[in-house]
Parts: sequence; C-alpha cells; structure tokens
Amino acid sequence: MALDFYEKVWHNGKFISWNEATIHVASHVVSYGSCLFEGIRAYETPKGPAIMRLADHVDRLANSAKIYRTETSFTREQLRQAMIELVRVNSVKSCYIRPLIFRGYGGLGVNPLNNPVEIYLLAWKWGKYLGDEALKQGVDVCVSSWNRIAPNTLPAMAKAAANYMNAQLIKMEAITNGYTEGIALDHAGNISEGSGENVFVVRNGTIYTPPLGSSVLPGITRASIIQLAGEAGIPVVEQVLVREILYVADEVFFSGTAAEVTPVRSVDRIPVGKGQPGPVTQQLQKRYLDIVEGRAEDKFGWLTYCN
Ligand code: PPE
Repeated sequence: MALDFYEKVWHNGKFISWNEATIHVASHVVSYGSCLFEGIRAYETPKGPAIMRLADHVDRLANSAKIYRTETSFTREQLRQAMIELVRVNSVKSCYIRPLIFRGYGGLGVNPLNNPVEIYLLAWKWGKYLGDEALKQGVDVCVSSWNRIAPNTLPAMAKAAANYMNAQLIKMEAITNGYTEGIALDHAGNISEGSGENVFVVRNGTIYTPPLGSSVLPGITRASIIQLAGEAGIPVVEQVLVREILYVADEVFFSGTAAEVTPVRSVDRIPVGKGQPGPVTQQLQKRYLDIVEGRAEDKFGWLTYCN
C-alpha cells in the first residue's frame, strides 16, 4: 500500500527530501525499538490548515522522551515551530504528522545512552483510520486474547514504538478473525484500550472510560472528548471497567487522532445497544469534527493555524 506522503521531511533542524530520509539498518532503534513518536492531524479549515492540539502532542512527545531518558537538543517551542513549518513548506491542506525521536547509528547493545538521538517529522495524507464507513456505520470489534502491556513492563504513558508490537498482536488477531479492531484488557483483566484508540462506554446517560492505571495511552482525543462531554452536560467517570460492561453498554466508541470518534457497533458479535451508532456518540463525533474542521468556533483553543 503506497503512502501518500509529502515531499519535505524535517530532520534535526533541516528539511530534506522524502527519499533522503533513510537510516542505517544498524541503528539502535531497529534492533531495540528505541523510538518515541506522535501522531497529529492537521485539518483543512476555511482559515487554512490547522494543527489539532499541537502543544499537547509536543508535550506528550517530550514526556515520552523524558521517561526513556532520551535527551534532545530541541525545545518544545522549536518542535512546535518545526511542525508548523512542515505544513507550510509542503503546502499541506490536511495531513497526518508523524514526529519520531529515536536512537540512531553508533554502537550496538541494549544500552542506548551513547547512541545519537535523531528527530524526524514526516507528513502524509491519512484518510479514515478504521475504514471509510467506520465513522458513520460503526465498527465490529473483539476483545483481544492479548493483554495490554502491564504497568511495570513498558510505561503506557510513553508513546513508544516498542508498545506497538503489543498493538500489532492485538490488531493482527482481530483482522485475521474478521473484526476491524481489538480491545485489549489490562493485566488485571479490566478494559484497557484498542490497538490505536482509547475506549469509551455510555450507559444510562453517563460516559465511562478507563483510567491511566488501566495501561491506557493518555489520549489527546480522549481529553477532548471529556471536555466536549462536560460542555454538553454529560457526566464522565474515569474508572476501572469490567469486560462485560461492553456487552451491556448502550454505546461504545473509540477516540484517537487517527480514528477521531468511531462508533463500535458490536463486541465479540454481540450488538452494542441497537447495533448502530448511538446518540451520545453521534453528538460528540459531530461536535468534535465541527470544531477541528473549522465549522464551529474553536472555543477550547485546540487549533494552531499554519498560514
Ligand atoms: N491508545 C493508543 C494505543 C494509541 O496508539 C492512540 C493513538 C490512542 C490511544 C489515542 O491517542 P490520541 O491520538 O492522543 O487521541 N494512535 C495513533 C495511531 C497509531 C497508528 O500509527 O496506527 C493515532 O491515532 O494517531
């Protein structure tokens, strides 16, 4: 599947072309997964391209790097500016931005501390993450036989490439068995998250989502959904959620930069509610997309305009 990429790539402070953005196979990251990354959307709006929650994504990236003792020579402000520049130099209307911080070429062996730190910013066009119909129709998911990474194995707060080996197991199992996505349980058997999305459950007018202690990524879309629910007067509770709540929920949905707000219409072939997207999901999805696509006022200050 070809990547619909933008030509200019930012590398350690300079722009290079897509084809120049290569690394040696002996780079530390290849053997040991030593990479922290982000996923950010820039939306086309009537006022030009706008990056969604840029500062929050840069903060999470910096925190991921801090957790893994990966020091970079760029400040958060410089990284924010670099992403705005990336959108500008590529004349982007809308894109997905992938910042990468990884341990490059030097010695080999587990110890990463002597390897150089490389930073790249890439951009490409990314459509609907879980398929074109997903946002309207909802997706069919399973509970994975793979658990999410346990708290004292890999830190879930860090968005690290290595975490996505676990995510790949969840995703491959789901797809092989005819589902669009898998929801993983945490080490204790409670709901954690999808391979690339946070999970929300709606029941009797209240919205529930697992806390950080359930090995979830502190999703930026998750935070946005909590804000939008507050605005709409819908109570949100962050609490440990038992697996079977998925089977008796009125609504279930995913949130994520790539997935945006995607309804879940069945779990393990059991219909969620009436087996179609429910009203709370639809209301939050519409409000989210209206703001990020610039149809509604950006009252939470989420958008950074790039022109
Ligand atoms: N959990 C996981 C494991 C995760 O990967 C994501 C983002 C989220 C939750 C939602 O976080 P946020 O984007 O901040 O709301 N997953 C990215 C896609 C991963 C992929 O490359 O595939 C994303 O949505 O950009």
